[in-house]
Amino acid sequence: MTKDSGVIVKGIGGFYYVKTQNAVIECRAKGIFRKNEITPMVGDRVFVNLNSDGTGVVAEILPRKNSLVRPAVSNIDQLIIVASVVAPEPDLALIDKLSVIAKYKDIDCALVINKIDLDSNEADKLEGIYKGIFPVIKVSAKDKINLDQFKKLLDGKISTLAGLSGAGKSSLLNAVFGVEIQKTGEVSKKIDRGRHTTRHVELIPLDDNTFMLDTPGFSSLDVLDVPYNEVSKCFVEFSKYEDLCFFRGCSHTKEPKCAVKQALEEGKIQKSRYDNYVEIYEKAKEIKEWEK
Ligand SMILES: Nc1nc2c(ncn2[C@@H]2O[C@H](COP(=O)(O)OP(=O)(O)OP(=O)(O)O)[C@@H](O)[C@H]2O)c(=O)[nH]1
Ligand SMILES: [Mg+2]
Ligand SMILES: [Zn+2]
Repeated sequence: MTKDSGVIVKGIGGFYYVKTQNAVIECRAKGIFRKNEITPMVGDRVFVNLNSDGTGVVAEILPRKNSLVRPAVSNIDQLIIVASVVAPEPDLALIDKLSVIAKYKDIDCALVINKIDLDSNEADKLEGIYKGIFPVIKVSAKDKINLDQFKKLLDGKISTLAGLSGAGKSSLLNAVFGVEIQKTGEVSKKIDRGRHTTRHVELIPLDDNTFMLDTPGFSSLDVLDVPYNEVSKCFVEFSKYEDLCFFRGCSHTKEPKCAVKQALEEGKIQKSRYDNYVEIYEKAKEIKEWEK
């Protein structure tokens, strides 16, 4: 029996489409999976047994690195947050929210600052806030600046893109990989979000082992699903101070002798990051208390 391995890029009505090195193979899942109540997911790295007619059977699913429920997808390596310097202006609260969700789901995060052709000073400022927290690159899809860095960031990984409408997510994918993920359009025409709701989950192969999730997945996840007492862990740059707080389990909001607040005062933690932390923490806590 011939075998092959690959990644499930799509699942429709009991069929799984597995991208291998050379082809996309239509597969059924082995009966044992249903018996054990295991459902193959988009993103799963699998072994398939090949039938003589070119179809296959998913025979083994490798352990999942992570998995999301909505969208139902596994093994996402990284969330790439795309922010433009202007038109639209960067939304720091959104960037921080997205990065908290990613961290909580065990997904790496990177920031791509786009449209640096329009204002490179603003780009440097934004970079200054986030460099040292996660990888940051500055690009222009329009003028094709640093697109090799964007390509390298995605290389060999399963990524998902998020960011404000109009930031340039589709333009970047178009410019680098020549794929049409969503139609590029004018910023002003992009207010209608309804069109996102019925999309199925699919991984778009960008090259042999590089994939992009073709749904605005993270915009439908809510930061308030993160338990309030885990929010601070998702602000990775707080971690080296947390152990120094006077109180165990310090929330870094109202407690005295808080090392995180100290670091903020000394300029070692960015004010916008701290403010957004407090906002997310307070909201998450409110919900928790309301639920009691
Ligand atoms: N000046 C400039 N304009 C850009 C750049 N990248 C994209 N744009 C323009 O910004 C607008 C929005 O780009 P899109 O790629 O559609 O943005 P998007 O993030 O995919 O937006 P949604 O699909 O609505 O989430 C388009 O008019 C692009 O031509 C850039 O690097 N510089
Ligand atoms: Mg788009
Ligand atoms: Zn503290």
